[in-house]
Amino acid sequence: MSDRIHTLSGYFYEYQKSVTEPESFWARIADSFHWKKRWDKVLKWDFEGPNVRWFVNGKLNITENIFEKNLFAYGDRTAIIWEPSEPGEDVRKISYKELYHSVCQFSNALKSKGIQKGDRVIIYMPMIPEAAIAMLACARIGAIHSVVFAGFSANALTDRIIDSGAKAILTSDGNYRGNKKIGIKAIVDEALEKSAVETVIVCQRTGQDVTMKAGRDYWWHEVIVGEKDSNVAEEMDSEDPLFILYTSGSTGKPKGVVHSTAGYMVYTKYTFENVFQYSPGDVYWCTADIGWITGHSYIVYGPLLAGATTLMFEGVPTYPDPGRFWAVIEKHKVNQFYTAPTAIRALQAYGTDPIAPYNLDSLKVLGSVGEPINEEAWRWYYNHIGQSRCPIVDTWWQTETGGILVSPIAGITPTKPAFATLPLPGIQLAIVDPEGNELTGNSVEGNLCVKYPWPSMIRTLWGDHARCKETYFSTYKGMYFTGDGVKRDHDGYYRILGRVDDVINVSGHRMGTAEVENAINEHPLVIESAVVGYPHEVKGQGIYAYVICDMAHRTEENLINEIKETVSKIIGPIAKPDKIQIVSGLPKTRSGKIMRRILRKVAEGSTDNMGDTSTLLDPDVVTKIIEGRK
Ligand code: 7RM
Repeated sequence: MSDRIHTLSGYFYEYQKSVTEPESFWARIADSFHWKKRWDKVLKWDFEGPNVRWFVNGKLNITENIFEKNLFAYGDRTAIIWEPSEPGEDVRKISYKELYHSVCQFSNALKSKGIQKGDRVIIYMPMIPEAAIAMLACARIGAIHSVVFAGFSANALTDRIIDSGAKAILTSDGNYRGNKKIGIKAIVDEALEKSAVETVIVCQRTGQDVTMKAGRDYWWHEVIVGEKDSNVAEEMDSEDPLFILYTSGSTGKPKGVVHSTAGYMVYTKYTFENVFQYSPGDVYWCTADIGWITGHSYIVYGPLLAGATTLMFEGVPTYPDPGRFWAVIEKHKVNQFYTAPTAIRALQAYGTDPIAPYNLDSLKVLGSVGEPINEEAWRWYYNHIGQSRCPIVDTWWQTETGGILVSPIAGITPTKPAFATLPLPGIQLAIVDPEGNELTGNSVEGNLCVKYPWPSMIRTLWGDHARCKETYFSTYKGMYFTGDGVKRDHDGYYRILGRVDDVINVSGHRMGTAEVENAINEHPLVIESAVVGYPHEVKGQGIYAYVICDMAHRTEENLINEIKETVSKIIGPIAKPDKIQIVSGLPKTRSGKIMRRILRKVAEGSTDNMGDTSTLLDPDVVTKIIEGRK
């Protein structure tokens, strides 16, 4: 814990060091890990390629740094507390030693099924400890995991199976959503009608009926029988990929963000300990799903590398009632609680009655992630959940950044509602104008870039390095472009303003507008569509779709419902448009580009000033769209 920042001056000191001597700064942090072979050089990089290598030629295994390094010191400490969806079902508490044995045993089973270093393995599972075990077992043998959020549809799963060239899928029979059972294996079966893997391993959770294909499908509890519960971790190079995680961008096809081993390990542990000020014995709870980067970095890897007790919750915030989060905090005496603004706003809508029965005195730190948190939600969270005594860490980061880049250090950095505050050590930000000129000094607003590498940054997009360069390193020469707008205020504090590209953020989930449009266009009667985000009270942003269709055989209402179902089937329920407006035309420029600016204005209901519409092919379209808006 020697890398812990304890004071504000300590933060500024560390930050300064990380900028003036980045290599010795990160070497000091990395030295506290276990290396099978130490690195030759801390960093080699250029953002032209891009080609970024941290801890060059180092050899290690991330799971050895979770287990072997520490089992002697704290093998009996609880690693995972699992809280089931059903409040009456037994809690599971898994110690570091038990987790180690489960991971080894399952990784041995994977090997027996022929899975080797470098193979891709898809994990499509609910929030049960076996999902974390699956990730760690892959890391143990050097297989590259790709977790796919269990809310994604069979279609979305097929795309990811094909793009990653996965050899195996780890899944479950079903999962619980409130008091409903949802078939997961059935979705895998459907996905495998249009793609192929050699092996499917199914963990039993709901006990519902599933079909098992002989020679391909196996039960988790059967494959581990007879496997030893120890092994030697595979030797990985620092830059060997640890995982792929698909995320939405501004084109229709999801991108497979690739993270490598050593840098990700060093950065997630360092940021977890510092941002949340985690102390041994604390109970830490992040409510994300492991299908998102937050689940990877701050439920599994960061906390486990730090020897933390990490709580994993299977359920949803409103089941059996909107007091569930607060009940779980009381039940497990949670000290650090990390959730998303959308959840805060959803619970805020129920008022403070659901909180009243519970004792939240254990709380020390509150966290927020996924989207900008509005001032009102920030204050509600601070006053009613944190009882006006817990600092809020508003953590800004992305799937591509691997870990938190801009955030207060809990209790140390003075906070301001809706500000992510200051960059963490090692993070050199730049705000640029549209031409790419850096805006220096305070009280400036522009696009957020990072001008120097950090250990957990994206290395490539799976199978498409050119797209990685194009998306992140070409807009502004020599810099990583985040896609977010940002303001630096008079104190030098950062406030993230949201996406400046065609990505919308629905309840903290990233959706590409093109991706949703492609799905809508799958409906046979749809001719063309355009999707934009609009301000939504609970979700942050909602999805608004303008659709041109052949109305010959349907009522408008039927068609709208069918389109929603189509999107749900192609991507998943999270991508269902909140509003669909059937239109006869879209506002296009002479060159055929849809003017989204106009569609965004109509969607948010500000229709009095449309700005310059002179470049439109047919300005009448705008009048019709405004008239048609309900
Ligand atoms: C961790 C995660 C990334 C996008 C990002 C932003 C937005 C995330 C904040 C935020 C304002 C925050 N990864 N975002 N955190 N905006 N304040 N604290 O969410 O890849 O799924 O999304 O989310 O727009 O670019 S992500």
